[in-house]
Amino acid sequence: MNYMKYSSEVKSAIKSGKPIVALESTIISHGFPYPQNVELAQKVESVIRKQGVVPATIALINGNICVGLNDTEIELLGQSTTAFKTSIHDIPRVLSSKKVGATTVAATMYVAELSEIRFFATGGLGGVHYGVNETFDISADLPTLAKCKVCVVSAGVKSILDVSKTVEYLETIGVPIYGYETDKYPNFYTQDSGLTVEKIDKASLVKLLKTQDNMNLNYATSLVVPIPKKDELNPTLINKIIDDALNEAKEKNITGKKVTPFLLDRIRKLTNGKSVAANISLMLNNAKIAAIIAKEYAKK
Ligand code: PSU
Ligand code: MN
Repeated sequence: MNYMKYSSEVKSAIKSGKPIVALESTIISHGFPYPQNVELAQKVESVIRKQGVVPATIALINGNICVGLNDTEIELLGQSTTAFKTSIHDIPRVLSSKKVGATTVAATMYVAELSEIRFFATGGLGGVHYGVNETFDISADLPTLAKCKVCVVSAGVKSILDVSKTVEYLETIGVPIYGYETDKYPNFYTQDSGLTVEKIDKASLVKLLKTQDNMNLNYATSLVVPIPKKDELNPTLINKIIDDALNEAKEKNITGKKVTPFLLDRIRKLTNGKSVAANISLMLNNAKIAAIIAKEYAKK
């Protein structure tokens, strides 16, 4: 496809069969304030490289689907106040208008699959929002998970979402969820959502993914990893803050694409930045685990 633009690092990794981990860019443009977003993007890449794995941050720039960004491109996404939050159905409009597009989990999965990148690390998946009965707000991340063969490593769904409805939705559309060395479904800012998940280890996961490859079954596997214990937020505190942020979003009539960035920003302010520190910690941890598994998967 002539829209694809691979960095030389990613290109040579694909050629030589070196393990690669894809990364999204909405987390850079809409998930964190500048300059922490750029610092985090660089750190995430270096955590992956430390494992001998190649990071491939994905974004749409000037009519190209970029797989693997250089420092200038990461800076561009980090500083831009106009980068378009690009979900899968937005890709054609962003490409054809040559805008800067930051890819969500949905769009990143699609590009990763196109590029035959089997692993993708992110912070939290989009999901079913509270009040879905009235708003019908369900992230396009979910239906896309049913279509793209990528193993997505996350800390669960953001706790601003209705976690149990999201898990139920994934069950309905046929997306398997496994807990990495845990049977507790995590809750993003905290380790335990109260839901259980099937526990898996590295060897069994790799075996299962390879079996899926042999079967030609195309759906994502959601691997959930809890935030490191030392960095989790106080559950009572964070839940109260999330409630306040949700009420505010409702009062202000925030809808559509703006909901998630609005909530993340309010939570950042209400926690005095603690949510950002927690988000950074879980993102780095997810990147490391994705890289470790990608390495194992790449072994013959
Ligand atoms: N998780 C984060 N920060 C984020 C997101 C997830 O910690 O910024 C982004 C992801 O890119 C995800 C998107 O795909 O939010 C979901 O947005 P929506 O609910 O509008 O589909
Ligand atoms: Mn939405």
